Amino acid sequence: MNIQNESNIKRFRKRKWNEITDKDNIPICDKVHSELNWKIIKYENLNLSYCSTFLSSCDSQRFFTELEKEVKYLSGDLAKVRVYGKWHNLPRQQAAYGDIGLTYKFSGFTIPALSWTSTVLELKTRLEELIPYKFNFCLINRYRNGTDSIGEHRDDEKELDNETPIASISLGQHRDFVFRHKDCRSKNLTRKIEPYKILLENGSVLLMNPPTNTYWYHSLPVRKKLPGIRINLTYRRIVSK
Ligand SMILES: O=C(O)CCC(=O)C(=O)O
Repeated sequence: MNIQNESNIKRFRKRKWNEITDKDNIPICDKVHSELNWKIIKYENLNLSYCSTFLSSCDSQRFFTELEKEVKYLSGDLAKVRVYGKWHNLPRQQAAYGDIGLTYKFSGFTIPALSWTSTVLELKTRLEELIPYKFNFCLINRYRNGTDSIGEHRDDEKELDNETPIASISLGQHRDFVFRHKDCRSKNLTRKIEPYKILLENGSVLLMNPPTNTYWYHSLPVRKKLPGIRINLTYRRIVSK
């Protein structure tokens, strides 16, 4: 993950989007089979599957409480980020869990994954029962309130298996999540492609299916009026190359 701008991003205009649900009988990702109602979003190499009811509200509350007890967030220099040569405190808390020996590269640091906690592992099992992929790594971001955020970036590290989606589970405070096409970031725009915004709700899962991360940047902008804590877990598959 290479975060170039941790600052607040612009608010985006609302637009009508090409949203297809499985009621339309058009599977967004052929490999997703379940009784859950998936919302499928496909546009210009953006390929998302979103399910707001992945966890019941009772399970969501339980997982949230357990994670608050179990997760050990990075501290000291590992909780800082370098933007244009200057060091800043990360505007959120971060932790990495996974199979022994796996590491995660972030802002010039290589962070070893801690071994799975029972709750992070249980959520991984729930995902793997639902979709036909295996995950070996989980990055956790904890947003203390609406002032915490994550800047625009792509998860396009070469270590990530490019056939496995990134599965993003949200717990706690709902927050907006914004996608912006890479061709729309420079001042000399060659094309006009509208950003896409999705509300990530408590207990939901969002699959960022390939090739989304090759073409689209994503961010979780500041929302100062939202006071609650949000925990996000992104399950990934790392392969040695
Ligand atoms: O908090 C989120 O929903 C997403 C976090 C994120 O962008 C990432 O882990 O790459």
